[in-house]
Amino acid sequence: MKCTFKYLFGELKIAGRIFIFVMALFIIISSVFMPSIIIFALISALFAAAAAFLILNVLSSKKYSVEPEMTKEIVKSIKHFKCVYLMGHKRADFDSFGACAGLYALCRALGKESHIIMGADIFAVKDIYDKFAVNKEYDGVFVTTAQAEKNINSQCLVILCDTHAASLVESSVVIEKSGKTIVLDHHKESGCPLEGAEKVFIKTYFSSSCELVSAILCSCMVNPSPLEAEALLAGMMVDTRNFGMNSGEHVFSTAAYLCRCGADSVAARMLFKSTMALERAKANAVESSKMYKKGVIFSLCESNHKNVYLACARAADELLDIKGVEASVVMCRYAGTVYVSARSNGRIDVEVILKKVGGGGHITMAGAQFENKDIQTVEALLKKAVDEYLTEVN
Ligand SMILES: [Mn+2]
Repeated sequence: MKCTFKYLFGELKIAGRIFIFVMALFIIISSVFMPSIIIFALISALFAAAAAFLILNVLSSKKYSVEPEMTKEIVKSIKHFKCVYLMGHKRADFDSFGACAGLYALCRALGKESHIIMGADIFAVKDIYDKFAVNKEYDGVFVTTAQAEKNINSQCLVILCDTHAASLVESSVVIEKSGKTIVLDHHKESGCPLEGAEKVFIKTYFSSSCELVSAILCSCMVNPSPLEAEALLAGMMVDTRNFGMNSGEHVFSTAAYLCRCGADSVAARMLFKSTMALERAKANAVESSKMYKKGVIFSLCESNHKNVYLACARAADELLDIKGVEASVVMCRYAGTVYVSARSNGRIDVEVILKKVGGGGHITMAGAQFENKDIQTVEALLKKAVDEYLTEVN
């Protein structure tokens, strides 16, 4: 009891504490002087209702509130257009998918028809997508890129999640044909921003797009369904490496909020299970890694797997667990493209390094792609970028 009281009190702003103090004072004074018990009960009830409203909405210092202009703009736009298309980046990951699922909850609450665009490669999010696909409530919600490109018109709004780079957008046709496009992202601004987006919200202080969308939902007082909450939680878990990176108080309070909405953290963790082929490719990449300099480790992930870039990203994650490693850079090749995944524990800014070679991302997580270049050339380019970075910061 003492603990709960302390917790509730700690969550309140100063104004909230003063309000509670005044209320307590009123109850004490009125219980002594109030002539009628009925008037006393009525006024107390009024106070209690006002207190509940104020604590929930105004006085509580909830950390997961977002700028009201952004929420207002999004809600206004959703209400204004006839239908909404929610789109993530190419090769959807849990974060882009979860953010779309969360925004779908917002559109539903606002009574708007909305669709989530599923691209050609959904391998990484197949397990969570399947959970949605078997659920009758989501009949007709998911559309392919081709369907969206065919059906979209100027009466539709597009909300793009988890990227703002022109080269990573699932479909630029959808953006061109739509009436308006809003971008919601948490990645640092990259070299080739998207053209044709009317509103761009890039909030780099959020760990993930899912955290950003959860904050919007929370400030609109819209609760996602348990499955949508699970998708949001999974996205947040991926982008924070299971709450190991960028996980401050508001990441955990957002996770608590999603659990209150019915997200199952064990089920979300299960979604990250890999396949044997990918795990082998990852293990090979970890084994063949070589320390370059100043804690930057390089590796090559070799496999013919269609989704080898996933093993590449996971190998980059895992290399960070090795003592002495500050940042990891893992390359892989598939169908003529070289993919690069870079990770860091926060002391080296991999976003700055990969930006030098045309990539982008975050201080702790970045990526790049090279078409028509062989691995050796890419490796040389990356090493040069690392050298440049290290001389810049030292
Ligand atoms: Mn993300």
